[in-house]
Amino acid sequence: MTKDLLIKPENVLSQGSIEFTSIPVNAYRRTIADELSRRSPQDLTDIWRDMCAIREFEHIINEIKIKGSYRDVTYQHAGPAHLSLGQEAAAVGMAFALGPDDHIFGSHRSHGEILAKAFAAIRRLDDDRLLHIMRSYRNGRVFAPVSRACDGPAAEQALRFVLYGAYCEIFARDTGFNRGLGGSMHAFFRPFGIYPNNAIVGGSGSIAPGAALFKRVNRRPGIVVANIGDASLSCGPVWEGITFASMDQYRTLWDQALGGGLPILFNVMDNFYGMGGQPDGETMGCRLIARIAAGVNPEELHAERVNGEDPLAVIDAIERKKEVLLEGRGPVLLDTVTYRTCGHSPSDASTYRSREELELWESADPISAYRERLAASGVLTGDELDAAGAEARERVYQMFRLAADLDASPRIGLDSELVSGLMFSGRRAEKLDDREPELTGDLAANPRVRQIAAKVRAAEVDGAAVPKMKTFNTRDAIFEALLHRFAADPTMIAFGEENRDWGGAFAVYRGLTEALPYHRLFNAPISEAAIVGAAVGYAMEGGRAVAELMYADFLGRAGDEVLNQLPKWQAMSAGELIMPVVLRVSVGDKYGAQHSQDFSSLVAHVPGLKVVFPVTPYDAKGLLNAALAGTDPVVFFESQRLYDMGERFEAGGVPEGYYEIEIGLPSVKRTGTDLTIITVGPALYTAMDAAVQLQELFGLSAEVVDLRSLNPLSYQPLAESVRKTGRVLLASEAVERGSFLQTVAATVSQLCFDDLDAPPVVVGARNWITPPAELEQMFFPQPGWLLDAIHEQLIPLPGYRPGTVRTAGELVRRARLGV
Ligand SMILES: Cc1ncc(C[n+]2csc(CCOP(=O)(O)OP(=O)(O)O)c2C)c(N)n1
Ligand SMILES: [Mg+2]
Repeated sequence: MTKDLLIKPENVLSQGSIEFTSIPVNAYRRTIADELSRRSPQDLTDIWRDMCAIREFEHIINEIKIKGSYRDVTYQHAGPAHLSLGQEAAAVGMAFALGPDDHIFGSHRSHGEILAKAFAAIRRLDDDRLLHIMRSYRNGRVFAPVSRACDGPAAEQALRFVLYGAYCEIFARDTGFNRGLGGSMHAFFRPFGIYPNNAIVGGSGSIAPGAALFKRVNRRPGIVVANIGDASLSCGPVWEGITFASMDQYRTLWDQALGGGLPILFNVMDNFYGMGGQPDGETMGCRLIARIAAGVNPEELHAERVNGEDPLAVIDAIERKKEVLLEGRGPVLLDTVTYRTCGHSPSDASTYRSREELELWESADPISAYRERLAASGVLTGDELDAAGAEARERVYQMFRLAADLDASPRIGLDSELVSGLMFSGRRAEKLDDREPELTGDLAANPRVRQIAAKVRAAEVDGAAVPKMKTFNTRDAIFEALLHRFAADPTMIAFGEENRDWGGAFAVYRGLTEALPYHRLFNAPISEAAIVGAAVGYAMEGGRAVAELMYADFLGRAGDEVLNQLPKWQAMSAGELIMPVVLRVSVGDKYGAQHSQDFSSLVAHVPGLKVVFPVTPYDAKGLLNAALAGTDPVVFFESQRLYDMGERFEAGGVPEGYYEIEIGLPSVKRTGTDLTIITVGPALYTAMDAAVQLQELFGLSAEVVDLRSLNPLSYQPLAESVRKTGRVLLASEAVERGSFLQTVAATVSQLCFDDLDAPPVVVGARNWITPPAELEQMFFPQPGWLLDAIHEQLIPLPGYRPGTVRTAGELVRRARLGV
């Protein structure tokens, strides 16, 4: 318990000063002869070969980008080409000491890192394993053209396989690692420990800690390396990722048998430039990147600045840091100094640097420098090195040639069925690992479970309302679904702000603290980007995560993670990755403009996310059960207004047992014949009130249909209802402009045009900032507003006097005002 971490005044108020230890800068001083005491001549030659291959791989891309051809191959490459010419030593040094169990994440400029990591993995895997990987990966689709062109030894085929798979991925070919759907900036190949690279710079900074978390929680071997550009170190998510990765609790509160600090190395590929901005001296203030580690934790992240122009210096550092990480003393930060001699992209005019500077670095080229040293040491002669380099380059060229050939390496044909299957796996997984789920204590004796057992599972019994304290409510429903999956899936973890002892800001998790060890339920730092990013990284490694954002309004803080990471990886990986993440997002009220906005429309706009917004306990439990049994990312909206709400619709209340509600099916909450009211979110209850008034005052029978799901969504029940009634009103608490219901209204118009007596009408919150609690009634739709809209725009209500104005002129006037 954090309660055991006593904060004593005499400790925290005592006098002292903070001591920093010095951070080594380019400390490596070994000669090749020194290295030969711990590395074989073969190792040293492999390093050379790897660097030559990477240089050639990118040189070819540069040539085709600029000239449209290379040797006898003419090829136009439409996509991006962020090359790392000049950075090969840093990439090979980073990868050399890593095995297949060590996982790397990278950036938009990671071709070199991918290849280096693959080459290192191939050296550590035997022929059988290599053949198995190549033959089984995507049923041999990537391997087939390679094996047809080369029937050499497995290791030789594997080198070709990697070059070919990477080129094909870059050239958007079906034979790429990810069917060409990821492309240059996202390429990866997990069997060799190469995890996704990210076009959102710094994106790996929040994701990779989740991968390291997976290794800790699930006792997996190896470390995680997050390769991040120097300029990207300014990104908030990177800092949040570092904060998340260096939380004290891994060592103070978690079971020590798990291994201690997260095994993650933040490896800054410090090439002195962003695209053109210069962190050192211009856009940052730390001067030496390694300095930023000083304040993060007392170990100063074991930071070092290393000479990334020398592969041996980098290998030396990575080997030492890997030991630190495996001992549970992580995380680590390395500042790997390197330099890209090419432009940010081939169209870059290099206006931001001088010819003099370029020439200085070109003359210190790491590959040439390494050749000189090796040749001088007598490990290999210059001729032998040149022959080895030429062989490596020729292999690269041949795989480029094969990848550029559209007959051997065709493109994928996209259609909706295929893309839907890639964006959403639609898979079910009771559990993602076979070991026993770790639970603390007997669940039957859990205080929350016992409290719930004494509750009435419906809002009313025999027409009488059940007292609030006795009512099984929405937060109980969510708790039950979570507990079920925690007890079934050993990989499942949950984290977010105040999730543990507090029980979640709205008490949904109360009781889970008693049921789960620290590593399955923990408090995260106030780092929304890292919370969602870590869930993404955890899922990429094969685990199930439930992350929580306390208020929907904080989605902006996790903007990239929600808009670009969580939704896109299943499709960009062509189904190689699953994303079993449920992101719980609570929609607030009463706390004004920055705590009360329903952002479900924003999230539903993003392809690749399943989005639900249940507003009854029955729907919440059933939909959460479905979300937690699947492997697709689900954003699960909850309304703070309704946490105490009991079940009012389901006869028999909320079942105690397990059941699922299929995501995408709207639910008819009240049947009627004269008018359909479609709702999403708490507006269901507003609509129910309005429906009662319509019936009692005007004899009109309204059918009320709650969407429950925003995406995917079956329009069939909506169309059926509208065809029956001929009129439709749509209501939610999202601001009216751009609300998800506008999409539903437009689609229903198309589907039911011939059956409609009037155009669909959408009623939402006013297009304002949310006002303070005392004024909210003027902002959120009230039952009367629904009647006003019906009277004004759908069907005149005899003798009705509207309280708000919804004439065409008024709508136009407000739009002109921007509200
Ligand atoms: C979030 C985000 N902002 C901006 C960009 C555009 N961009 C692409 S590369 C780049 C520079 C990144 O510099 P650095 O992190 O040092 O990596 P390097 O390119 O030097 O490898 C920028 C600004 C982006 N892709 N993502
Ligand atoms: Mg840079």
